[in-house]
Amino acid sequence: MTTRRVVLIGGPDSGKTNFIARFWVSALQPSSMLAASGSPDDIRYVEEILAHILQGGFAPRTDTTSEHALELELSSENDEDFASLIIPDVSGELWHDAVQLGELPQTWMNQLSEATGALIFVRVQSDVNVSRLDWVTSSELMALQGDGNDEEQEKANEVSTQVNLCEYVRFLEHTMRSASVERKCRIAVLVTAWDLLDPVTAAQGPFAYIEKEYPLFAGRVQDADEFEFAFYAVSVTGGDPVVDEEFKDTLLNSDFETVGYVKRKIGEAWSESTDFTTAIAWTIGMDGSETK
Ligand SMILES: Nc1nc2c(ncn2[C@@H]2O[C@H](COP(=O)(O)OP(=O)(O)OP(=O)(O)O)[C@@H](O)[C@H]2O)c(=O)[nH]1
Ligand SMILES: [Mg+2]
Repeated sequence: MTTRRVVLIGGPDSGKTNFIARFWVSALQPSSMLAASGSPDDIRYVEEILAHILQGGFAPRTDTTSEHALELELSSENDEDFASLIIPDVSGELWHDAVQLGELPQTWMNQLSEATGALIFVRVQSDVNVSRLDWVTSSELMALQGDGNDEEQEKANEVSTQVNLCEYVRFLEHTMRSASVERKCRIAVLVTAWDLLDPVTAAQGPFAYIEKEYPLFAGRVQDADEFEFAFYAVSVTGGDPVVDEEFKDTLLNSDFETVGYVKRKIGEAWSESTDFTTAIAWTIGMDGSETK
C-alpha cells in the first residue's frame, strides 16, 4: 500500500483542526471519495475535536506544543486504490513563526519533501488575518515605530496574510516533488468559514475572493507553473452555531455527516458536496481523475 502524506499549511485560526475533524466524519462514510478502512492510531485526538462541534461549537485552537497527526488507511471510491494517509495537525503559530524567520525547521522541510499533496488554509473574517498594507497606511505605521505604541508597532512589524500565503508556496517549491510522472504537484487552497460571507461575495467563488482579498497571492498562484491549484470554499458546519442560536439547534438535530459543505467553482459552474475528503483526494490523485 502506498503511503501518502498530506500537509496542512495555514496560519493561526485558519480552520485546519476543525477541517480535520469533519474530514474524519466523511472518511467514515463508505460512499465518500476516500473511505477509512480502520481506526486512526490517534483516535482520541480526532474524537475530542469532534466532540466540540457535536456540542454546537468549534474546536479550540491548537496548542503550539501539540504534535498530533491523523494517520489512517483509506481506499478510493471504487476500491481501486489504497493508501495509508498521514495528516499532521500543527499549530498555525508555528507556520507563522517560520515565515517571520524566513525558514522552516528541518523536520518540517523533511515532512514537506515527503508530501504527496498540500492544502493551504485561509479563513474568512479571522481576527488574526493581517490585511495588505497600502503605501499610505504603511508609511503611517512605520512612522509610529519607536513611539512606544506597542499595538501599532506590532501591526507595522506583522507580515500580511497574503505574504504568508506566498511564502507557503515558496516553501513547497523548495521541497515538494510530484509522486506521479503524469501530473504536477497539487495544492488545494481552502477558504474556510465560507458561511460567514455575504451572499454577493460568496456567489463569486473562492478564487474571486482570493483575488480581491489577497491579490499578491492570486498572482503568485498563476505564476507557479510547477503546481496545479484548486480553490475550495469550505464550511465545516454550514453556519455559525456560536452566534446563531437557531442554527445551533438545527445543527444539534442533524446527522453530522450531512452538515457543512465543500464547494468548487469552475467557470460559472459550481459543484457542492458534503464529502470533506474530496480536496485531499484531489491533491493525492485519488479522486478518480488518474488512470492506473
Ligand atoms: N463560522 C465558521 N467558523 C469556523 C469554521 N471553521 C473554523 N471556524 C472558526 O475558526 C476558528 C479556528 O479554527 P481552527 O480549526 O482551530 O483553526 P486552526 O487553523 O487549527 O488554528 P490553530 O490551531 O491556531 O493553527 C474556530 O474556532 C472557529 O471560530 C467554519 O466552517 N465556520
Ligand atoms: Mg489547530
